Amino acid sequence: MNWTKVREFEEIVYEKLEGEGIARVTINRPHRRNAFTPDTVAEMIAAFTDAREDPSVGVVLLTGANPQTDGKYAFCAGGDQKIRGHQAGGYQGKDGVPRLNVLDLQKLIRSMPKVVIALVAGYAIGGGHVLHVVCDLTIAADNAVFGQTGPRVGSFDGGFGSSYLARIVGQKKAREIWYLCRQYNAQQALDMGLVNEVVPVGQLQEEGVKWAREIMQHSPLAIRLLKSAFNADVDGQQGLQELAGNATLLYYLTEQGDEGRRAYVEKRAPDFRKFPWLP
Ligand code: 2NE
Repeated sequence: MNWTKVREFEEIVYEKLEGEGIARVTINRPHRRNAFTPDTVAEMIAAFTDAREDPSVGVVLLTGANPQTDGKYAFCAGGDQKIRGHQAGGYQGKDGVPRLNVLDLQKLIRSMPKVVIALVAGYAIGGGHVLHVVCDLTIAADNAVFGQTGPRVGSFDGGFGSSYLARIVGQKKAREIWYLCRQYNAQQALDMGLVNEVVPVGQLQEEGVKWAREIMQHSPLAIRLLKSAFNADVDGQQGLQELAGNATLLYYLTEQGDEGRRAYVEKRAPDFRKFPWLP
């Protein structure tokens, strides 16, 4: 496949499939099972922002660099515990400032009007597990392992990582996942509705592109509105803001919306009488 690097990053790889509207973000810290630092997250935010702003892109694949140096696989093992500050408010990257900027990344993935598909091979653990949870869809390799570790390593995600997880797998299962910190294989994840499909590990990337290509056949506005409608059901005021923003976008595209703008620019009263008050 003809993946082209968009720009150079240190802790991720960011590529696009030329002419297909598909982008791919690969977390690239295989020596730490693709655990993220604030710098990894800042790079991911830059890549996802590029994908959001590029009108030719409709689908973003999120994955981990694999196989790792010892032959094992990981999607992402969460926040890098080795640079989590001592009694500090987060993870410390190159500038030494403690941060939890992965929460900004979660919001970006969730609210961007494009489809984000997690391709999970190996471990999706802790904050890495939450990353796949916030993606629209997840395709798991048959070697995928899912779980939360927060209560064991002195952390937790009470936002999307728990409450939204409960919307996906149900309250009892979400509480089990967090309280017991167990690990679940790909089949168990499929059975609890945590992933959409399980494929042999060698086919994971291909399968992701196949799903992305199917989505790219469909109406961008329909997909955009569906995503914001799904979000609005669970995201409260922010979800409504997203949905309403899309209503404004659609209104701008109408003659009626344009009449108001033109009248202002032409310094005349708007004539809305020609438009029907539909039932
Ligand atoms: C992922 C897992 C289960 C893999 O186990 P295994 O046995 O396959 O690998 P191993 O030997 O544990 O890991 C390989 C190397 O990667 C490092 C390890 O320390 C090891 O390096 P060396 O010590 O040999 O040099 N590594 C792996 N995960 C790391 C991590 N998260 N931080 C730093 N180094 C890491 C196993 O490695 C594991 O359980 N990892 C820890 C998972 C974890 O607890 N993640 C943090 C959860 S909290 C979080 O992510 C979070 C949050 O709760 C709220 C907000 C933001 C983030």
